[in-house]
Amino acid sequence: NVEKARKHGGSEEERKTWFPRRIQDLDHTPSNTLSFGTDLDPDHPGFNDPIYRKRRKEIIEIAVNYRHGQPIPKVEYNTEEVATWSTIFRHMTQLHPTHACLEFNNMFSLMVEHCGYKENVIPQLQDVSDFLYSRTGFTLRPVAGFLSFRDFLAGLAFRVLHATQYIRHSSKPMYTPEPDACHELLGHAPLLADASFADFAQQIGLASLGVSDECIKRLGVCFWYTFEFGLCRQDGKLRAYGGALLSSFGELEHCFSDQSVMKPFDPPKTALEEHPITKYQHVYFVSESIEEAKQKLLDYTKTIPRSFVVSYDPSDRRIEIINS
Ligand code: NLE
Ligand code: FE2
Repeated sequence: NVEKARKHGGSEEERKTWFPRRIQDLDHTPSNTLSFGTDLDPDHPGFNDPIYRKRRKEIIEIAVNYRHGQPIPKVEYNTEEVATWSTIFRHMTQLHPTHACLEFNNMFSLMVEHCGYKENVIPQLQDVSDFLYSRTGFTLRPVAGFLSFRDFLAGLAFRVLHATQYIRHSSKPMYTPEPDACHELLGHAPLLADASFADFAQQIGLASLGVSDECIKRLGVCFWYTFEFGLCRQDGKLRAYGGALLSSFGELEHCFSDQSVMKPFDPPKTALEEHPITKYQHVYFVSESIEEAKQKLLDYTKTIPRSFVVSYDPSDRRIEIINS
């Protein structure tokens, strides 16, 4: 029993570094999502709104009860939620052509064509998951909130994006500290339809399996400043590829203003940075291209100590381990 092994088996170090070996094992992974009030600042825009909290709780029930292999239940979003999506959709699609990388914009057109992305309808996770699977083998799995780096990265190893399904509070469409469905669908999903980016995401995930807490933290921060907040140059211009920038018109504009600090992405150094969760980032990291970020990160993962090598079997969605 996997859950038992995770909670009670072996030494403390073994329990900490436990990792899923089959995609079904992800049923035992997302046990500890950060919650606002305890782990996230109580300045969360929904913290003092009991109606919002009730609705959010209703939607996260889907994630709590979800087991691998089940279709993701559809959510009937209410008028307020759709209005929030529309506001974000309008702003983001205005900014994407000049602020997002080419790969993202190309994939976004596919999302419009195949997943019905539009202003007045919130796409359903299952539909987007099916499309991503057909493109790159990625699927979405509903999750109740902010996951630890260890658990989130373990999902990526299996080409699984843990995706929230609730919508941010209507009072602050431009920025939310928590992931929400707008962030997953507008920020992450498009690039996961791109084969090379999907490899990049899985590569970070595979490198995370079974490594120490300290190494997870460093790899997690590199993930944060690429997958979530990464920037690159294209035709001499700065372009965002990080999902948390591509779903937040507040932070995207802040990032491109003269208020922000940019440094070159350099994993051994970037790994040691702070990574604020509930505020705009103090600093962003720029690569010459997504390919360059991918290569630098791959080189960095080779320096992370681990007594075994992992490989992924896509037909079985299982991790093979070779002791070295
Ligand atoms: N700040 C992002 C947004 O408003 O879309 C979400 C961040 C999730 C890590
Ligand atoms: Fe995210």
